[in-house]
Amino acid sequence: APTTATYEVAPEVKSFVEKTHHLLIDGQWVEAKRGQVFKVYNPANGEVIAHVAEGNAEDIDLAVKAARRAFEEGPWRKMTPSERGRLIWKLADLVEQHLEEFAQLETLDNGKPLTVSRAADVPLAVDLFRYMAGWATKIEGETIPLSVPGGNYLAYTLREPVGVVGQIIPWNFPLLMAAWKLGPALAAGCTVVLKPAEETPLSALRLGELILEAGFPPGVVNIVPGYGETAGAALAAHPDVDKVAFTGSTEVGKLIVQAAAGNLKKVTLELGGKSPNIVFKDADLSVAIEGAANAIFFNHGQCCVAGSRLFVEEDIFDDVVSGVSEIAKRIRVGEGFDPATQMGPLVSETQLRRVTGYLESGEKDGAKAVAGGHRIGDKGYFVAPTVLTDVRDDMKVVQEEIFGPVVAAMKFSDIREVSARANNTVYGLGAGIWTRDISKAHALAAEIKAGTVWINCYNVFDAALPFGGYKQSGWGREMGHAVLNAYTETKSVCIKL
Ligand code: TXE
Repeated sequence: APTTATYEVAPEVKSFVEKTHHLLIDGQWVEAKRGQVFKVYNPANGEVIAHVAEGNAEDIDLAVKAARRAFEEGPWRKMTPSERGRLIWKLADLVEQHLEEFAQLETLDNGKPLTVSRAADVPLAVDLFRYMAGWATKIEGETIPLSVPGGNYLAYTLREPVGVVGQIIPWNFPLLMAAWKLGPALAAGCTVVLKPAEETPLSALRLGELILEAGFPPGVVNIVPGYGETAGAALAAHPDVDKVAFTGSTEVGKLIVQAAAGNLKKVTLELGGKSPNIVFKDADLSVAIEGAANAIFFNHGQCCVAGSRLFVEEDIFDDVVSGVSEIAKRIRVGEGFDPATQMGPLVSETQLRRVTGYLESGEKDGAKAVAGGHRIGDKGYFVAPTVLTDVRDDMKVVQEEIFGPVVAAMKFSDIREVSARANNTVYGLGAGIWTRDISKAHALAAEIKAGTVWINCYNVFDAALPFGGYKQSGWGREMGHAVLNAYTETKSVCIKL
């Protein structure tokens, strides 16, 4: 059975969770127009923890109008880049001051271990805001020498905010995904309507309170929780939204593109993955084995970059598989508030069904679970860390994103073969390479079609490092200065002298 904890959340977390949660539109907390609310569950026990106003198309429309006003008329537009940067920095400070509160909220709502929320989710969100605060004053155009015959011209470019942005985020890193989206949009001078995932809206709502406290003008950030097919779809299709940024499934990513076609709004997408993690026999095996386990089991495998296809060079296959399996069996699965917990529950009953469905499909196809392979307990959404062997490249468990703690381990014999097989999916998000041979590492890194390649490490994220996908893993990059392209338009100005 999963371990359970008796815990008391901090009083400020308790009072926040218990209050009636509204939508943030135009600087005010308001009820949803239709008066509907939806329930938020604790994934560790399936109990209802909060009720949140459910945004629909009419609320999205009000939020977009507020964002449009704030963009065209509000004080936001007249603020200097330095003033915008200072507001974002202030937001970072406020989140940091409330680090423990955010960590507890995230664990309550998403299920992840409190140790992880404290050490990863919240500090990374703070860092992201600080990094983007710095960019607000550094978004520069260029002067361009022209070759027009007989002319004497001065030409330069301006980088202007793209306008009103719709942002739709998932539940696996609720606060961090909000930060990845809001940070660059605000640095660039855009205004935003953010739709958090219906599974995990709480940290975004608390962030909304801090956004007001920091002093962002009304309408600059609007937060409208609700379901994907209603609120999300309305935002993606809205004719007055200039750009939509989405993180979620590849399936919904395609719907976003279609919805965006109506007014040809700009689109960036950060979608699914089936990332290869490749271990060569010349790797430092103790490090590689730990790394391979971390690549798949971090955040319960609910990472778009999860290293879910483990390719191991023939001679060391058994050692690596048994090493990763040993780690899998030792992982303490339980409630996130238990200090001993290393892996919490999956986020929802739907995800539990999806992941156990894949385990059944793997079994039917002949895969063997050498660790895990089943649900744990009958309360909460816990799944045992799982290592599958006896898999073929064409099996569903090898081709499709499981988004749970399930890794498929496969043998390979040479670098050409593994590079072809690593690329043999519709995805291209992350990849890992474990070797002491630097030539091999760089050569393979160049071959792999993925937005991020980690060598002798995995799951390393930094606000300065661009992140995104090749192929059906997405469009565009988040983080780094690369993301600012997605939130700015380039205007060429040409003067005849
Ligand atoms: O994703 P959805 P779900 C993958 C992962 C997972 C699967 C399903 O494989 O098992 O997706 O998860 C909003 N128009 N990833 O169902 O539905 C929705 O409300 C507009 C990978 O949770 O894509 C939520 O805010 N928006 C991923 C967000 O989209 C819509 C992270 C994500 O939900 C919408 C999450 C619509 N028609 C899941 N339908 C990653 N890349 O990290 C839903 N939404």
